[in-house]
Amino acid sequence: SGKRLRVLVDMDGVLADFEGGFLKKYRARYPTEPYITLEDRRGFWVSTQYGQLRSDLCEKAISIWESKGFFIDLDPLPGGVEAVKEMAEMNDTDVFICTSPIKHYKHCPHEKYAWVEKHLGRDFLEQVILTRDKTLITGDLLIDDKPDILGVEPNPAWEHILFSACHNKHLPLSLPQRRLLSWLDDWRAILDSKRQ
Ligand code: BVP
Repeated sequence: SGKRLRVLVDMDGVLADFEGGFLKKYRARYPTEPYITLEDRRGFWVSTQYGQLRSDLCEKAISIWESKGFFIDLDPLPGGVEAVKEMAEMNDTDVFICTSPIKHYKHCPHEKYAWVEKHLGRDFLEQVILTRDKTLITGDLLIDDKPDILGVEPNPAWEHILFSACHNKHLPLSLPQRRLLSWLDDWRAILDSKRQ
């Protein structure tokens, strides 16, 4: 029918390599401190796992993503920028980048916009949604690496597609949740499955 498809795409862990960028800068800043390899990452919150390793490492981890330059320097994850550009060019398809800024707002919101301009172009700034509560945003799909996306709306409009990441790849998939293993996986089929 004539209905347009609205796709919400998360940024950290889906388009931008938050985990890789974190580990690289953490090791550079704290070269003598223990760290968690990407292979050993478990749980969405990096700060929680570092705090379990040694309690003072929680705040050291936080200091990394609160630093100027952290978010703008994140590398794109393979195929993400290309996929989002292709999606945006599809007929009857609206794509939005839906991302939660950290509460330390000095650099993060600015750098998230700058990252989108750098990698997707100035026109794509129209598609950016910064929110701490993604359940309030309506859409057909939300592609996100966070396993539990909660907020004040108990029945969000979107179907959450779990994007695989180092921290979630061992989790059993709670049915009927669908996964996207990477941007090489068949994201076009997932979009097609939601078209009327
Ligand atoms: O801006 C990112 C990084 C931050 O939370 C936001 C998650 O946004 P979405 O990917 O859900 O849009 N973040 C913060 C912490 C710890 C804070 Br204390 C963390 O461990 N991991 C993390 O991603």
